[in-house]
Amino acid sequence: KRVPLDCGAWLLGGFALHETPVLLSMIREIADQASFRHLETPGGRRMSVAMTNCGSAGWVSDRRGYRYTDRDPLSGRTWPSMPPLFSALARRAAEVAGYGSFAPDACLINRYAPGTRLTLHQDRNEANLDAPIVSVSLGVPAIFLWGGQRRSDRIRRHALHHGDVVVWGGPARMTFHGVDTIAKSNHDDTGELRFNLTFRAT
Ligand code: MD5
Ligand code: FE
Repeated sequence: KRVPLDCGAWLLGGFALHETPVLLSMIREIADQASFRHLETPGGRRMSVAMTNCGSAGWVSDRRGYRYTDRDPLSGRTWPSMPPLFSALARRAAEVAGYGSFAPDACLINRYAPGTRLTLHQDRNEANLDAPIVSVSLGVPAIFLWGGQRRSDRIRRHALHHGDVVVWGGPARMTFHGVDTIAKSNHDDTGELRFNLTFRAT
């Protein structure tokens, strides 16, 4: 089912459901080459979400700021390449939501344990703001927080489940958003963890 969350934002419930086992095994392979790590914010705080990347560009944060790099700062090697299955899924989801010819070059992989959250923010490090962002949820559920174009706008909440895909584009692209503290629960395929794939065209 295709549910509009907001103008330009579509929830594709269960869109990736039949692919979740292969997505999870590919996340494991990627993490073998580029481990999950807790990045430092420019303000010096350790992020509670653990992250890694695949694709020709990867999102990183450190004392110098937020940016995309072509290499993993931990290893000095290029990020693991994006599996064709990942880019194909992102492209199909974008298409269903009305964004044709999406060609992501970066996939940020977020890992959430119980107690982890992602504070309200905008994704503004991409040069190409016309391209949508595609997000795939795996594992235990999360409450997604989404506000408006200003940080002070009212926050709405929406549960995201295993296999759900959200496409954020057009007027929704710069919406303030975050993930509420993950509750302790269990999923057959991921244990207590939630993973999120975030596809971007940088
Ligand atoms: C997550 N990750 O569940 C979310 C899903 C991130 C992040 O926010 O930056 O890694 S991506 C949700 C998103 C992306 C771009 C725009 C909007 C939401 N939005 O307009 O609300 O780990
Ligand atoms: Fe974000």
